[in-house]
Amino acid sequence: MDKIRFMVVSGFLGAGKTTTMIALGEHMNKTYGKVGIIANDLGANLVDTSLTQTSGCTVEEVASGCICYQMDNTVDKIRRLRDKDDAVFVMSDIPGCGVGALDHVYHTLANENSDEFTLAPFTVIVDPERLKLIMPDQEDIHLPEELAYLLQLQLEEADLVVLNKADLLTQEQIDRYVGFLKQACPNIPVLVISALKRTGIEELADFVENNVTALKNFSVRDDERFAQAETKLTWYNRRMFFKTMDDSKIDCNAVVDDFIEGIRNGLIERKRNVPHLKTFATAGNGDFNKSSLIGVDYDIEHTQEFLRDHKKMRMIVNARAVCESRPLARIVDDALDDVCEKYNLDCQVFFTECFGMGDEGR
Ligand SMILES: Nc1nc2c(ncn2[C@@H]2O[C@H](COP(=O)(O)OP(=O)(O)OP(=O)(O)O)[C@@H](O)[C@H]2O)c(=O)[nH]1
Ligand SMILES: [Mg+2]
Repeated sequence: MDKIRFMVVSGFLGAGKTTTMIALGEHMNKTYGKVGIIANDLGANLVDTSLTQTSGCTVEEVASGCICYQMDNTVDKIRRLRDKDDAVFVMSDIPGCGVGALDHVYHTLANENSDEFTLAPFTVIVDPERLKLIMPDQEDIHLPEELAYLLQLQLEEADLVVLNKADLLTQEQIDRYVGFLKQACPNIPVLVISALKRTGIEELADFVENNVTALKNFSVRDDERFAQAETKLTWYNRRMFFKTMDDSKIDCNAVVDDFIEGIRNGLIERKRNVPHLKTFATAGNGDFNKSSLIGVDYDIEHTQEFLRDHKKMRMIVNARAVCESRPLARIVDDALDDVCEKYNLDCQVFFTECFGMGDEGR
């Protein structure tokens, strides 16, 4: 049997890992062979799994913890994608604060399963906006400086660095960011893409199809500093169901936007932030809304909006916030109460989890 190619896609919260995997997957499905995607994150009820399912890609989920600590499960999922779905190339992301998969995942697979897997370049997606955390003389993006260390480590771990969201940049800005990355990660290739607008995807596909990992030795140098960065972050996941009390159809896009705005305002009031807040809402017949906020200073981004009015919708919300867990839970509850009142909605909550990355007893 031919070996299957496996690739880890790393990168900071909201950098575009999921969007890139979908863009690559859709391209390679047509040009290379069947691609499988593993959506990985801490916690359950993942927006990214739902979003990936709406694309033309085959998806499996490894939830409730990084793939680094679920190697047996991850290997099972890769084999399943190969054996059931005929995948020849599988990629998995890791949580957006994650570092260490080169050691935990790549080195383990190289040591134990080299007859089965070829390891494609360890690929790190970079959002130019977040590079401001570590570039000299850049404006303050209102994230704690502890998080800069996560970004630095992610870059050090890379076999390949991909500057994403090029559609938002001028050529001069692209040149400056690429120049910085080439200095920050000497000898590491840098590619430029827009996962959203599908530019540079062919070159990226060509690179990951034809190169393999250098299997560097990399480890987190300063565990204490890493832990300090992690303790800044709180994960929040909720699944719920809304319906209008009077059975009328309403503009559910407005409900999603107001809900996100409510969370934004609650965070601003408490001087907190959310590096990535994402919602995925469905209302039957394939009509869905996927929205993201990559910080309180940014506009809401709509990957997709509802095409019609509805009287019911399911929604998942995932937040990766710089906020303590109890205030964050209150902020989301308040935003929910406000939209229910404004739009005369009944809301049933089926699942909630909220945990600090550094919480004792988790
Ligand atoms: N303008 C622009 N936006 C993009 C691009 N790629 C991703 N985005 C947007 O950036 C936001 C985050 O993208 P995701 O793909 O969810 O990022 P991620 O790294 O998977 O996020 P996490 O899994 O939460 O860490 C979404 O609103 C995307 O639509 C791009 O090339 N250009
Ligand atoms: Mg993602």
